[in-house]
Order: sequence, then structure tokens, then C-alpha cells
Amino acid sequence: METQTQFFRDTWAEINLDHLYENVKNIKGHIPNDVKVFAVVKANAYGHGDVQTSLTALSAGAHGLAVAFLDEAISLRRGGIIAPILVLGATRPKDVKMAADMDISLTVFQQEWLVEAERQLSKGDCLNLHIKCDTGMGRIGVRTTEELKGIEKYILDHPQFEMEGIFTHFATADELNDEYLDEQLVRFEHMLAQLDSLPAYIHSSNSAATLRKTNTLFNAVRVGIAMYGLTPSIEMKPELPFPLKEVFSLHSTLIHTKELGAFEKVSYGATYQTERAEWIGTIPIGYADGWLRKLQGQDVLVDGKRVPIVGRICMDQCMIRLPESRSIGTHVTLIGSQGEEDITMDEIAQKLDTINYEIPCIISTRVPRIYIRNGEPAEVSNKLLSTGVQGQLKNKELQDE
Ligand code: PMH
Repeated sequence: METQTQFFRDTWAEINLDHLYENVKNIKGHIPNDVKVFAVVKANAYGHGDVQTSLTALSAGAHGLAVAFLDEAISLRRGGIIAPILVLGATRPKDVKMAADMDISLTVFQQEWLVEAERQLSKGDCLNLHIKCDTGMGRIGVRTTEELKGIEKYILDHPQFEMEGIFTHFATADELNDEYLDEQLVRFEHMLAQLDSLPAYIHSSNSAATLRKTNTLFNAVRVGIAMYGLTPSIEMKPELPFPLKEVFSLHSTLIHTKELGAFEKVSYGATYQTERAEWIGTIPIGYADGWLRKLQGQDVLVDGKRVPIVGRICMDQCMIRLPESRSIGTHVTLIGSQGEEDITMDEIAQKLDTINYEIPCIISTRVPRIYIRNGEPAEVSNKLLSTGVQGQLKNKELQDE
């Protein structure tokens, strides 16, 4: 693989598709054969890369894909994906024709939406719909059986619509106390009982429920975080039915080192001062890459050892304190392992007072992703450069005209 020609900086993320494959296989193995897996690949597959992640998840036995917005579904179709795709969030009625034409399933939770959507569709169109029930998440979804029956009837009465699925989403599946989840489940089952006939897909489980609550599986599950090798919550860690393997790791390279004398300052605000003579290295990653300023003081790995980030994190660079002189080009791991040492996504999440979900999502598209397949770097996605090059070509075309 000629990575050199595909990105031009010393910072990158590695997306281990072998780990993703194994996680999906293990999830499949954990649930009954007839329960279908929808791989949740919204938000560019939680920052991992939508098309590459989707193809691997599908090859490991996922049945379909789920995203938040129609744009994300279109991106997958344009990437050549033919598997079922469900948009979990709201879609504007004026955009439904696009979804029908691209065989993308949408979520419905308002009857007025159906009335408007119908106007966009022609005879012969078929739009697949999943009804969303709000059983206690309070986000989107029908809350009453009247609303549900109204939507069901409208769909059945209009041949442009197909009722393909019904679903709900749990608010507390990652907590070990099941009280609220059980309440939501009862409400969902009550709603299902109101339907004249059950659609093809009935689903409620995210990763947490899929891993720990067999009575929530129905005939399909929507799995995101576990597929990426991350545990839905810290309290679930001891409960995992099989080990999850982290897919995303983050890397950089020493681009500059120097020995500073005692009492020298480092970075904006001069917040760090050397105590004695110290080796300070610079790595080309900063808050514009999603390596946020709050990570000041966080360890990174150099030669298998932890060393701290010192001074403020800048937009594009930050500094680390090295135990001794190191050569330019030395590999620095910010998330992932080197030798015996490991910096997990959970460690970074804890430092940022957040959940592991947020971390790969906020590593910006300025960071190229290298895909590892069969243990080898197989492909690079550099969203920044691909749009940049197109932009340049457009400019050139304009100049030539
Ligand atoms: N289904 C829906 C409707 C979701 O919103 C999500 C994740 C999933 C399934 C997958 O959940 P998992 O990654 O825990 O398996 N949604 C979000 C969210 O909106 N904020 O964080 C995760």
C-alpha cells in the first residue's frame, strides 16, 4: 500500500477491521441465529469510516446497516453498498423520493409526516418504513396506541408505503439495574399487541441490551459501540460475555525534539515549566484533530512507555516530555498499545469526563484513517484530501474555461 501518496502528515488513526470482524462474529454467536444484526454506522461509523466498516460488518454476518440521517445512507449507497439500510432519525418529507429511489428504509413517528411524504411519491414507488415507538427515551417516537394505530392504518391504506419494521430504543440498557428497561419493554410489547399484523423487523436492543438482556432481542438488534470493541458502560465491563477488541487506535510521530534547561516554559500561556533539564518532543496533533485541550497532562506511549503531554495543546501540535533524547520519526501512540502498555478509549474518555462513544467521533476528518485487514494496512481514507483535490480540479476547470 502506498500510504505516502495518500496522506501527507505524521498523524493517523488505524482502524483494525480484523477486530471489527471478530467483534461482529462474537455478537452474532451470542444471539440466536434468527436474530438479524443491524450494524449502526451513523456518524461515519462512530468516526471509524462508514463504507469500510459497513463492508466488514456485512462480511461478518450483519444483515443491514443503520444510520441517523438520510445523507449518511446515501453516502453508503454511493459507496456501493446494496445491503438494507435504515435511517433511524427523522427525514424531511420532501426528501422521501430519494430514499424510495435508493431503497433506503426510513423511520416514521407522525401521521402528518406520512400525509406530506405521500405527496412526494408517485404511483409505483415503494418506501419502506419502520415505526418508532417512544417507550421512555423521550426523544422521537409515538407514545400512544392511538398514534400508532393511525400510522399503521395510513401505511396499510397507501400502497406507496410498506410497513417494514417497528422499534424502540432503551434509555438505560447499559445500567445493571433493569427496572426502567423492563418498564420500557412492557410498553413496547403493549404497543406490538395493538398492531393488526407484525412487520418483518421488530427491534429494540442496542449493544448493551444485545449483550445482557436476551428478552429484548425480538428478531433484530441494532449494534453500534460493541462492534467497535468498546464497552457500552464502565459498569458493564465485568459482565461482558466475551472480550471486545478495540478497533480504533491513534498514532503520531515525533517531528521535533530539544533539550530544554531548567525553568523553561512550554506552549501557550506558558503553563508548563521544566523542573530541571528535560527532553521535550513535539507531535503534530492538536485540538483541531479532536485531541482536545483538556487532554493536557494525558499520557501517550513512546517506546512502550508512558510519557505525559506537557503545556497547552495547540490547534495542530502538542508537546510531550521524553525520558531522554529520541530521534525524529519516533512513533507515538495516543490511543492503543505499545508493548505491554495500553491507552484505552475509556482512559481518554475518563480524562475528558465523557463516554467512550464520543472519542472516535471527535477525532476529526483531518486525521487520515488507515484500514488494517488481515493484519496488513490495506487502504487509506483521507476525507480531507479527497474533497481538497476535487476542489482544486473544479478551480482548474473554471480557470481553463
Ligand atoms: N439504535 C439507536 C436508535 C441509537 O440511537 C443507537 C446509538 C444505537 C441503536 C446503537 O447503540 P450502541 O452504540 O449503544 O450499540 N445512539 C447513540 C446516541 O444517540 N448517542 O449515543 C449513542
